[in-house]
Amino acid sequence: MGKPTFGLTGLAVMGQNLARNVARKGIPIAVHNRTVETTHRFVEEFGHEGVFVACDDLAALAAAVQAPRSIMMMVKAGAAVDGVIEGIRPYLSKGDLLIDGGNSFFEDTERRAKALAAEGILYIGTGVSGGEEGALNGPAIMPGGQREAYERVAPILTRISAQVDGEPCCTYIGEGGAGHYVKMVHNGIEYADMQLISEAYDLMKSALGLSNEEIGAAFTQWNEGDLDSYLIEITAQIFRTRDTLTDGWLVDAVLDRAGQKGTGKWTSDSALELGSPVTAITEAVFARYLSAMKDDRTRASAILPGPSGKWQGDKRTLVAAIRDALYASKVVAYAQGFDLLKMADARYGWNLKPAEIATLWRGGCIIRARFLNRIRDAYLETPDLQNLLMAPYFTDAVGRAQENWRLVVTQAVQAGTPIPAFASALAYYDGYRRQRLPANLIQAQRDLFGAHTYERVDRAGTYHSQWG
Ligand code: 2AM
Repeated sequence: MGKPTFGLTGLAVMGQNLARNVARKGIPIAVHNRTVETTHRFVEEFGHEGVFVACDDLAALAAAVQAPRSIMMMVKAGAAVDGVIEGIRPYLSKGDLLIDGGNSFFEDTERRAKALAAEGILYIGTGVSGGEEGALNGPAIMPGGQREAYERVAPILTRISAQVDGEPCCTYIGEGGAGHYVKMVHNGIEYADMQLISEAYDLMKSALGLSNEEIGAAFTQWNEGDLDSYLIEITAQIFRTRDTLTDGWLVDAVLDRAGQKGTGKWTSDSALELGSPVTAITEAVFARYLSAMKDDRTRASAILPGPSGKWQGDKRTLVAAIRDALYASKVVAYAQGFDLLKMADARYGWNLKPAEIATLWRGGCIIRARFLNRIRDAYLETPDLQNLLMAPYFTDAVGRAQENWRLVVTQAVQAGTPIPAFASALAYYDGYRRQRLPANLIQAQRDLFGAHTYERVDRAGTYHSQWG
C-alpha cells in the first residue's frame, strides 16, 4: 500500500468523526493532533475502522502524505488555523493543498488563500455542517477556493458528504472565501429558524397554556407536512425527553440563556455592511443577546407591567395558525438569506449558484428540510430570481398563510408574548410588497435639517428645498 494522499489535523470530535468517515470509505488517512496522546488514543479506539497513519507532529504529517498533498485542518477557528498553517508550511511543496474545515471567518480565508497562493500552495476554506453525527455519517460540505484544488479532493469530499436522491451534499461554491461565506449564511438562517421555532413554542406554552406533550405532538405533526425538517424533528424529540434528575421534563430544567459562537452575528454584520435587510436573522441574534440578560430580566419581570389579555379562540385552530405563521416567517428568513448571498455575490464576484446551494443544504446540515426542494426548484426555474417570495410557489404559499400569520402576530402582541422574529418577518413581507414606503418623509427630514437633497417622483435631478 502506498502512502495516503489525504491527511487531517485537529482530532476534536468533528475532526475525529470526519477522519473516521474518510477511513470508513476505504480511503487511507494520516492523522495528527497538537496534543499527541489524543492521536494515539484515537487510533487505538478506531484503528479497526480503516487505514490510519498516526503522526506526532506536523513534519511527520507532511511526510506521511503522498505529494501532491491534501491536508485538512479541523482546528479551532481563528489564531489556531494561522498557527497550523505556519507550522506546516515549511514541510509543504508547490501544488500541495490545505483545507480549512472549521468555521473560519470568510475574510480570514481570503487572506490565507492569497498568502499561500503566492507560494504555490492551494487552499480551500470549506463549511462543514451537520454536527458530530453529520461529520461521521455524512455532513453538508461547502468548499470554496481554486476550482482545480476542489477537483482534486472532490472524489473524497463528495463520498464522505451526505447524499440526497443520489446527489452529494457537496458542491463547489466559488473562489476564495465563498465556501465559508455560504456556511456563515447557513448558520445565520439556522439562528432564524431556531428562534422562529422557539417563538412558536412560547406561544403554545405561554399564550395557549399547552402541556409539553401537546406541544411535542404539534411539532411531530408539523414535521409531516411542508415544515418537515431536521430542526422540527429534533424539537419534537426534545419534548419527548424526561429529566433524569427531577423526573420533570428536561426542557423545563434548561436555563433560558442562549449561547453562541458568533456566526449569526457575522451574518448580520455582513448584511449591515452590504445593505441587505436580513431582519429575521438579526432579530434572532438579538433575541439570544436578550436571553443572556437573565438577571436583568428577572428583576424587570417583577416591575414592568404587561397586558392581562389571554388568547381568544379554539386552541386547535390557534395551533394551526401558529404553524402557518412559522412557515411564512421561515420562507421570509430563507428569502433574506438568499438575498444576502446575492448581494455578497455582487460584491465579491463568486458566481454563486442559489439552486446548487439549496440542493446541497437538503441533507447533512442543520437546516436540512424538505422545503429546500422547493427553493431549489424556484432557482432552477428562474436562476436570477429577484426574491424567493416572488417565486410563484412561495407567493402562493405565503399568501395562503398570511391571514393566520397576521392573527398570530396580533394576538401575541395583545397577550404580550415576545415574537421578534415572527413580527419582523411579517414587517419585511409587508414592506417588501409596498410600492411606496414612507421613506419620502425621511428624505424630506434629511433635506430640511441637513440639506442632504432628495429626488422627486415626477422628474429627474436632485433637489433641495426651503421647507415650511
Ligand atoms: P488539542 O487537542 O491539542 O487542544 C479543537 O479545539 C481542536 O483544535 C483540537 O484538536 C485542538 O487540539 C486543536 N487546536 C486548538 N488550538 C490549536 C493550536 N493553536 N494549534 C493546533 N491545534 C489547535
